[in-house]
Amino acid sequence: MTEATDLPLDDSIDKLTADAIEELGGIDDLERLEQWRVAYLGRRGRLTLILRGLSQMDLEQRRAAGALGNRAKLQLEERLTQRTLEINQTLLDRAAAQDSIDVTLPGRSPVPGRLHPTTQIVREICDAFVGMGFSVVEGPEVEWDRYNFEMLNIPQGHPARDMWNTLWVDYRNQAGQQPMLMRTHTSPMQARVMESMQPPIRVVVPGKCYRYEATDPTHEWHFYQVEGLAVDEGITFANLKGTLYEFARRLFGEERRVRFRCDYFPFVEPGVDMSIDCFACQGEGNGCRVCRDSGWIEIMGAGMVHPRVLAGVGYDPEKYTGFAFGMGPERIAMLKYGIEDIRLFYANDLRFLRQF
Ligand code: 2U9
Repeated sequence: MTEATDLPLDDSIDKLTADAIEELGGIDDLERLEQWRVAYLGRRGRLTLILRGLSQMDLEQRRAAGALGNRAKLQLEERLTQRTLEINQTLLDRAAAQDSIDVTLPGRSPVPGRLHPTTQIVREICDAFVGMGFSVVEGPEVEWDRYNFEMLNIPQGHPARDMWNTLWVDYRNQAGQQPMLMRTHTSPMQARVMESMQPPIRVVVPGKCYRYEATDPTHEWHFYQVEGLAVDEGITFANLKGTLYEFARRLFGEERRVRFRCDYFPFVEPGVDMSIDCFACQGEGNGCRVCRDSGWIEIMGAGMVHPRVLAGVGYDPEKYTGFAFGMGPERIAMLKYGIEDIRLFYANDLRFLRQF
């Protein structure tokens, strides 16, 4: 292999150009391309050094060689630019090929979120009553004692207040009283509705409630409730039974039977609790764990609105009567889906939540 340097200058420039172009053809990455540029066209490049060597020549020779050299330099620079474009295009095509979407490939299906089980059951309960002409209203979670207790026939110092371990808000009014609390039930919103309008009233009130209670499998310190109220002229206990019986059938099946037993709530008189026949043992009991062998499952409380509550908002209890009811959606969901521990609802454990 003859070295360019021992050839006549013009041949050596041609040979060098040919070698350089041949070498360039074999380069397909930008890094080696740069090394090639430095090797030939760099400050200490082979062509640069030859051109620099022209200074020792006489004028005539220098002119001829100079032209040759500059043509070679231009040629190599052109080839370099072209090769750079080619390599960049290859890189682009390769990149495009890499992240080109093969539309035939199955997509990564986004994991659809879904409603929290409590939300699902609250909506199911509300829909059942909306289907019977009730409208859904929601109220504030931070409430006044007046609405949460006083207007519900639970005056200051009334023992019923101990039925609920209230979370009081650290706020004192001018009189130094502490009238603000985290609502212990959604009943205050029914009092607000009655205070704000005249009968007829048909409302269901879902919402979050709070009680300062130690949590256990059936008690959380924050939980949902769905309560309801119907006030009009001539509303009877039969209306209460008919409405709640229909509700039980809509939520737990057409074949459900219901049972009413006396119970006590300060804001209704008479007060009852309503049970459905156990859907696990068809009411037979015989050791059934769901109904603890009773054949019946208590699902809610209800009653005729206490005349003192009606009078408290300015309704004439002789003219208007009403019924009200209340239930715990988490408890209903636990019954329906066989969930053992209410704390699962708010433990944010996807293994639990994904089931719904
Ligand atoms: C007004 C008048 C009457 C709402 C009622 C119940 C019975 C009831 C329970 C739900 C789950 C308590 O926490 S719980 O165990 N509630 O059983 N609630 S009657 O009565 C009202 C409400 C507002 C103005």
